[in-house]
Amino acid sequence: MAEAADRTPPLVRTDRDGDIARITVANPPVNALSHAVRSGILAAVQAADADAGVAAIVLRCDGRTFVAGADITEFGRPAQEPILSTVLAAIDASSKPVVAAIHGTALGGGLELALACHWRVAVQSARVGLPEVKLGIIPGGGGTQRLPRAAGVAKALDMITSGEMIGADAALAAGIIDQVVAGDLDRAAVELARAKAAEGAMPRLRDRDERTAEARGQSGLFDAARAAMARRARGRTAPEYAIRAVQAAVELPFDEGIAYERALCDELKASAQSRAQRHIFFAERDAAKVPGVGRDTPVARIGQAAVIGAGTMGGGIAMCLASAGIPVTLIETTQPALDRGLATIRSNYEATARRGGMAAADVETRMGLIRPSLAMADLAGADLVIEAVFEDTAIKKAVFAEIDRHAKAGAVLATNTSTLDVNAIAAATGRPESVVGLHFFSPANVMKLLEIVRGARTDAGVLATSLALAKRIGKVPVVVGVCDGFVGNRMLRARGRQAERLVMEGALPQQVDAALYDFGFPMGPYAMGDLAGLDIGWRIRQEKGLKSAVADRLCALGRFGQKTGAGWFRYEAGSRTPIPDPAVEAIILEEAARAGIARREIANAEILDRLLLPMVNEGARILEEGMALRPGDIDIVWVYGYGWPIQEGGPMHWADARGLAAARDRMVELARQHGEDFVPAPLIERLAAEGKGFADLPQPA
Ligand code: 3H9
Repeated sequence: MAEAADRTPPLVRTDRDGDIARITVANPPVNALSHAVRSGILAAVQAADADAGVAAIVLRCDGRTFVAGADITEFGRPAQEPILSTVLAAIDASSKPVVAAIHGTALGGGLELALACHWRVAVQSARVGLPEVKLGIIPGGGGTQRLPRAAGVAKALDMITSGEMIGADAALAAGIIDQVVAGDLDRAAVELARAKAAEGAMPRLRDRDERTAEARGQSGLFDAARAAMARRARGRTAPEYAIRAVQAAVELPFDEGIAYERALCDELKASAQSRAQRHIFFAERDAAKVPGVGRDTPVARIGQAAVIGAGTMGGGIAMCLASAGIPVTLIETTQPALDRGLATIRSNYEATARRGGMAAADVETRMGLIRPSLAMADLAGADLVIEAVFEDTAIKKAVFAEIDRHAKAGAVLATNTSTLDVNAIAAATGRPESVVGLHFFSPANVMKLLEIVRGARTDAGVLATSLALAKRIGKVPVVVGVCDGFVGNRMLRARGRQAERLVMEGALPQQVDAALYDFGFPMGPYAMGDLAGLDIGWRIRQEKGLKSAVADRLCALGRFGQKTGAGWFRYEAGSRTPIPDPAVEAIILEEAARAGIARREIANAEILDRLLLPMVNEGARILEEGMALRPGDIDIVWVYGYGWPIQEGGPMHWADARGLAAARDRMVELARQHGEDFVPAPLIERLAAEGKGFADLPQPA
C-alpha cells in the first residue's frame, strides 16, 4: 500500500529556487481546488512561512492552467476543512510575500487564491474571472470582498454578475494583477518575490479600502446592476446575491463581509438552481463525448468552407464560420439572392459592432472572408460544405448530388436540415459516409446549440471533425440520431400540440405564453410562432392535408406573425412587443364553439404541466430509441437551442428535480383527460418504479 501511495505524484509540492519556496499545484486537468489540494496548499504555505531559509513564496501551477476554481464535483457534499477561506486566511497571514504566477485561466476559487496572495503576475495569454454565477452560486473564497478592493466596485460588479473572464492586459489595467510577463513566467515570479522580500513589501487587499470608500454612498451603482440583472438573468438568484455581497464589501468591515459572502454562497450551493446549473456544466462537457469517437479518431483540418444558400440560415452559418476566421464561399442561384444575403450579413455584423460586441474594423475583416459565388463548382476547394437551402427533400437531394460532383475527396458534406431524413439526403451522394447533419438554430450566429445528426453511414472522423468545428466556432454540440425533428424540434412539436389544445379548451395565447415566460423561457410558443412566421407551418399543413383550426384562419387573413404586423398577437409599427388581440380571441372562441368545446378556466400550473410533461415524455422516447445518447444531451439541446431557463436545468433534469415518480403520476392523471401525449413512456415507468431518475441512467459505453 505504502509503495503504491509513494508512486502517486503529490497534488501540491514545494521546491526551492534559492531562498524562494515555489509551491506548485499539479491536479490535472484544471488544478481544481479539491480537498486534497486545499490541504496541500495550506500545509505548504505554513511550512514555507515557518522555514527561516525562505524569504518569499511563489504559488504556481503545472499543466495547462492556473487553478480553475473550486472542485465542482465536491459541491454536493458537506464542505470539509480546510475550506478555501481557511487556506486564503493563511496566505493573508503569511509573514513572507506570496506571489501568484498565473497562466491559462485563474477562475473562481483560482482567482480568489491569487487575490489572497500579495502580488500577482501573469502571462499575456492568461485570463481571469469569477464565473461562479454561471454555476448558480457566488464566489465563496472572498472574491466579492477582494475584487472590489482591487478593481473598484463597478468593475467587480460587472465581472461577478456576468461571470465573464477578462484577459491579462485588461486585468492589469483594472488593478487585478500587478504585472504582465512577456518571457518566462516562473523566472519573473521568483524575481518579483525576491525583490518584494528585500523591500519587505506585502500589501494585503483586505487592508485596502480606497476603492470601496469611493463607492460609499453611490447606491446608484447597485441599482444599475440590479436593473441589468433583471433583464439578463431573470429568475436567477445568484446574480442578486452577488450584488448583495459586493454591497457588503462597501458597507461592512472585511471579516464581516467575508462571513456574509460565505453564508450566501453556502445557501446557493444547496439550492435547486445551482444543482441545475452544475448539471448543465457537466452535461455540456459530457455531450462532447461520443461513443466511437476517441482521441485517435482523425479530425480533418477545416481550412476553407462553403455554404450553399444565402438565406437566413445560410447567412447566419457563414457568419459563424467567418467570425472564427474560416474563409467561406457563399453560393446562391441568383445575384439578387446573393446580394440580399450579403447585405443582411453586413448589417448584422455592423449592428454587433455598434453594440460593442466586436471591433468596427473586424466587420471588413469578416466580410472579406466571405466570398460570394453563383457557381457550385466554387465549392471544390472547401474542406466543409454546408447546405442550407429550402427545407424540401427533393431539392436537398438535387443539391447534394451537385455537391457530390464538385466537392473534393474527404470533404465533410453537411446538411442544415431541421427535420428531414439525413440518410435519404446522404444517399443522393456516392459518399454517404462523408455526410452529416449540422443543424444550426436561428439566428445561427447567436444561438449556441449545434445538433450534429449522425446518419446511418456517417464516418467517425466526420463526427470528430464536426465536434471540433463546433468548439472552434463557439457552439455547444450535441450528437443526435436521424428521426423526424431530431431531438429539439421533435420535443417542440409535443409542446406545440398541447399549446394548441390549451387555447381551444379555454386559455388565451397570452396566458399560455405568460406561463412559460414566468417559468423562465424568453418567450412562449405563440410569440415564438409570430417571430418565426406562421406561413411556413401553414404551407406544410396544406401540403400534408393537415389542419389547425385557429392558425389556419389567422394565416388565411394574412396574419403571418411579426413580419406582417399581426399573427397570434398584433404588433405596433417597428415594435416586437406582442399585444393581445381581441380579434384573435374572437376567432378562438368561434373555433372552440364550432368544435363543440365548452371552454373553462385553466390554471397556470396546469398549463405548465400540459406544455412541459409531454416534452419529458418525448425526451424519454428519444432516449429509448437511442436518438440522444444521454438525458443531459437533451437538456443541453433545450437550454442552448430553445431558451429553457438554465436554472431549471433542461426538461429531463426538471423532471428529475420534481421527482420522476411524481412526474409519472401527474402524467397518468393527465393521460386520462388528455390522451396519449401523457401516457408515460416505458422508460419513465421503469425508472419511476425503481425509484430512480433520468440521472441514474448509465453513461453510454
Ligand atoms: C468556485 O470556484 C467557488 C469558489 O468561489 C469557492 C467556493 C468556496 N471542478 O471545460 P473543459 C473538468 S466555483 C471540477 O472541457 P477546457 C471538466 O468537467 C468554480 N472539474 O476544458 C472536464 O472534465 P472531463 C469556478 C472541473 O480547456 C475537464 O475539467 N470555476 C472544473 O475547455 C476539462 O474541462 C469555474 O466555473 C472544476 N472547477 O476549459 C471554471 N473545471 O474531461 C469551470 C473543469 O471529465 N471550468 N473541470 O469532462 C471552465 O470554465 C473550463 O473547464 C476551463 C477549461 C476554462 C477551466
